Amino acid sequence: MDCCQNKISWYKKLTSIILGTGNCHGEVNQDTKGLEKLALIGNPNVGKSILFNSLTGAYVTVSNYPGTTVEVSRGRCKFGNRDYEVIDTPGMYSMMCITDEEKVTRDLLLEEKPKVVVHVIDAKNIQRMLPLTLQLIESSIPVILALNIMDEAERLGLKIDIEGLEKELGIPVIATAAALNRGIDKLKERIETYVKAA
Ligand SMILES: Nc1nc2c(ncn2[C@@H]2O[C@H](COP(=O)(O)OP(=O)(O)O)[C@@H](O)[C@H]2O)c(=O)[nH]1
Ligand SMILES: [Mg+2]
Repeated sequence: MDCCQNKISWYKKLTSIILGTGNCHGEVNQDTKGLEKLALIGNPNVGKSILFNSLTGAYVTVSNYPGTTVEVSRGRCKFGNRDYEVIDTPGMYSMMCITDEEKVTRDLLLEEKPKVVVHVIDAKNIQRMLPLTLQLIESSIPVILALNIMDEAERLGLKIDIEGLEKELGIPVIATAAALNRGIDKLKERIETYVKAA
């Protein structure tokens, strides 16, 4: 029964079984040890997992964070000429954690020290979500802001001054619509430039 209850999409299970590269959980023993890390963080339902799938493709590992029952997905993506471990973290609202999921994400940020953290937000709710960006910046975490679900924000007539926001925050800000595969190449380019300069 466990097999049917995990959250890996059916095509990943199928791909890994057909290719013989994984098990029925869609898990692949992909060694990402020693790689620099990129973490996707943000509130639940902002598109982190869709973005994670776009960046990493079919081969991912899902495991419980040590000492918890909270799942963390890890995969690989190349930025520039280097492979990175990309981590899809549990949803978090604040660095002042309340839930187990938030604690896992905070611990992961502090202990695994990703080279870059992409804070994914729902552009429609930018005011509610920017405080976490500020907390990350204040915690000296190397952060890039992805204004996701931009398609819906545009449909609502919301105009966001991206250059102005970049200047105010002092970090790269990129508009994306991950579900429509929009802005992903631009995000990858900005990540590349960011890690090269780091
Ligand atoms: N319209 C729109 N919907 C999106 C976009 N990105 C994600 N979603 C939707 O938002 C929901 C949550 O996405 P998911 O990746 O699971 O979010 P997570 O909880 O942050 O991992 C799903 O229903 C997605 O289809 C986007 O760019 N545009
Ligand atoms: Mg998710």
